[in-house]
Amino acid sequence: MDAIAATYPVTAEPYAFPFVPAACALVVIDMQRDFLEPGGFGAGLGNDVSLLRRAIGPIGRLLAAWRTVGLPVVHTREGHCPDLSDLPRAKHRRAPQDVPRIGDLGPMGRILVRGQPGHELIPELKALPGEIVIDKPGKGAFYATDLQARLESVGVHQLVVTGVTTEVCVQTTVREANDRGYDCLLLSDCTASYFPEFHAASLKMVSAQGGIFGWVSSSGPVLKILASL
Ligand code: C5J
Repeated sequence: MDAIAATYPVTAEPYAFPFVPAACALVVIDMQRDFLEPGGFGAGLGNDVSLLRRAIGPIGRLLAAWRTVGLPVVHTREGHCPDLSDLPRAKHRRAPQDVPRIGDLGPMGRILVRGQPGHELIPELKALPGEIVIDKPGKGAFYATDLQARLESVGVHQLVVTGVTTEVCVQTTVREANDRGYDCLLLSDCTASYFPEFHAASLKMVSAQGGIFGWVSSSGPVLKILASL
């Protein structure tokens, strides 16, 4: 049998994740300048972006190994059309007073608007040609996107999930994926939050109750398996 079609147990919570490389995509959620760079949307809301930047190195190493094996990669970007027609009023309104909102002009262009510098993936984790890039208006990567169809077209039913922020777009995507029948493995060092306590709680929520939403591990065991393929 082809090595990538075999099953490799990954040490994880609540028990080993049955990794089948041939059926698995790496999902990198919202590693965008607006969330990770000083001057972006996240920083403008008063957050410390260095807490998110911790995930850049581990994701970069995992991406490199994943690309070497030639498995599918999905990058997502949260953002909206320039006319904001896909921005629900409630999402627009719900923000602290006196700070720039989605669609307003910030130091990196209009905040979370497609085509603007702040909406781009950070230079350390740019998508390569041929990789899937999903532009999503919501927190979850499946809502109002063609992600499920794209994954089905390449025979993927497992997701290794990374990116930011753990309790918002990462966890929403894992929950959406779970309801659609995907097995998700969340990697603790490849996800991050502006709130470390939310990061820790989110990981626990995923693997609790026998893996109610999926599995949690770190990048080390996955890198070891990828290196052996
Ligand atoms: C947020 C995200 N935190 N990518 N977005 O608004 O988690």
